[in-house]
Amino acid sequence: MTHNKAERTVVLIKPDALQRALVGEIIKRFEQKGLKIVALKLMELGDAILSEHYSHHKEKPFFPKLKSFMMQAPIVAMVLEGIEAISVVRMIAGKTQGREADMGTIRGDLSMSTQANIVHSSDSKETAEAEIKRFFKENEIIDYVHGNFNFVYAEEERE
Ligand code: FUP
Repeated sequence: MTHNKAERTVVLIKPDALQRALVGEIIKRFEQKGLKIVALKLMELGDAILSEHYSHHKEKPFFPKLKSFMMQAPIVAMVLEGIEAISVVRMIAGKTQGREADMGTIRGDLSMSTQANIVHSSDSKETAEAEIKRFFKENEIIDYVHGNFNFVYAEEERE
C-alpha cells in the first residue's frame, strides 16, 4: 500500500450491472470520489467461489437463487484503496435493498431490487482481507503512486 493509513476493499460489479451497461457509470463514481483502483478484472464466478463468498447466507432461503443470479453473466472485480476505503465504499454503494437506498448512492440511483443491487462491497477489515485473497492473486494487485493523492487528501491526512 502506498500510504500507511489507507485501506483496501473489494467491489464486485454484479451481473445485473454488466447486462444494464452500467460498468463505466459505477467505476466513474468510485474514481471521482478519489478512490484508487489497484486491481480490476472481468470474471465468471462458479458455484464453489460463490458458496464461499456467501457462506454467511448459506442457511437462507434465497441462497441458491443468489448464487445462480451471480452466475448469469460475468462480474467485474476491483480492489479500491483509500483512507477509510471500506466504509466510504459501503456509503457510496448504499443500503442493500435498492428500493430503500438513498438517492445519490449507487443502489439508490440505479437499483429497484435486493438481489440485483448492482454492487457488492466488503463490510469490514477482516472481510476485505479475505475477499482480496478470494478474488485476486498477489500479482494482480498493483501498488503505484496516484498523481492526485496530494489533492484528494489534505496534508494532515497524508502524514
Ligand atoms: P450487502 O453486504 O449490502 O451486499 O448485503 P448482504 O450481505 O445482506 O446480502 C448479500 C446478497 O444477498 C446481496 F446480493 C443481496 C442478497 N439478498 C437477497 O437476495 N435476499 C435477501 O433477502 C437478502 C439479501
